[in-house]
Amino acid sequence: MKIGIVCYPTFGGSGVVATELGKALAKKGHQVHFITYSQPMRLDFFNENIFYHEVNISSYPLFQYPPYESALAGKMVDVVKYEKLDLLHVHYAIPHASSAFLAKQILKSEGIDIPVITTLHGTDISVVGKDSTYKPVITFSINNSDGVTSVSDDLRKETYDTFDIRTEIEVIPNFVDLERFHKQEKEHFKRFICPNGEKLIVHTSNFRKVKRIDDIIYAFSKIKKHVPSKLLLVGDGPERPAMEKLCRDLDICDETRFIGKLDAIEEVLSVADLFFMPSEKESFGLAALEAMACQVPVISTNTGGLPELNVNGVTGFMSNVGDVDDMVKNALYILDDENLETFKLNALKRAQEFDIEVIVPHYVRYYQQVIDKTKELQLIS
Ligand code: GMT
Repeated sequence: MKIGIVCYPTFGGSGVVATELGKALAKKGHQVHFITYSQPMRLDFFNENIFYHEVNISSYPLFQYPPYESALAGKMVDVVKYEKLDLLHVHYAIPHASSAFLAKQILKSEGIDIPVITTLHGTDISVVGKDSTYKPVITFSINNSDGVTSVSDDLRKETYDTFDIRTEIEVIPNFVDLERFHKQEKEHFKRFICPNGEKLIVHTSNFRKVKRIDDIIYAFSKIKKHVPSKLLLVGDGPERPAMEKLCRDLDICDETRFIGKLDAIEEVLSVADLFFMPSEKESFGLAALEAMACQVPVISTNTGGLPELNVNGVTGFMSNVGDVDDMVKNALYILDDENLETFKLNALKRAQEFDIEVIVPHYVRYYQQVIDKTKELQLIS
């Protein structure tokens, strides 16, 4: 198949899933064309089946807001036509699904019927989607996609609850590349961060408010009173300055480290004992899955799709949003040497159910189904 993938190229779950999916499809012999405004973060190597098409946005002085949506649609038209794509797969509803609709209509006027699949990732539904300005656009774009997938049952349900959706949504969960995400021998690194054998607690995210990083910091300030431990916060985003200040206020800077954005996240996860994801909303929790693949148990909230990943009392624990004391109690239980190894092995076992080799064939089957359906409809009309 020749597949066009549209996504946000920055650090963030939807871009990561889209890029890893494209890489996996290319490995299986499909031709993959990424259409984005800059090179996706995890697309840093050469593969004969992978192509990258940059969306250039003209900066005409009249434009107070450069028309990215139109530039993207134009680029999609160009790539579909000249690369003879079989399918467009857009990740994140806004604005990718609406641009794809525009591209589809332009192509239709030229006699080309390109199927469009939209994958819903989370904040496009749970945050941006609730904004009344975007709601009609998202509803329309979903209803007019040829196929729609969501990354969890919970997100599927939330989409039906939030919008007037008249189309079937297929659930295809996030996945992890176990060849990359596995526990590696990085003891020198552990000794450097935890020189006195402390336990290591890790969080990775884009530091948005929805991640509730302050809950991690409050929890850690209590955990460290019972278990010698260190906290490593990986990533960057709008909440970082306030979180750094909170660490100073709580006087835990010696035990806490903000290391910013990191490509080789699996190296840090390889030496972690516990992963924290106390999010207010989380449609799936890809970062937690990557941690589990590296044998790291997870303390998470019980919100969104997290219960579809984290098994309470087995791979970690779940608490209500904001219940820091419960998180502390659970963290201390996991960090107890009597329990830690069991939780680590359980986390890995669970992560194996989301192996890229298991999940990507679901996408391939779904692609074929949507392509076949589009051809059938073409014959009828
Ligand atoms: O806020 C983020 O975590 C980024 C966001 C995105 O769309 O880039 O991630 C969402 O998509 C991921 C991949 O499908 C999911 O694993 C995350 O749970 C989801 N984030 C939220 O729902 C907050």
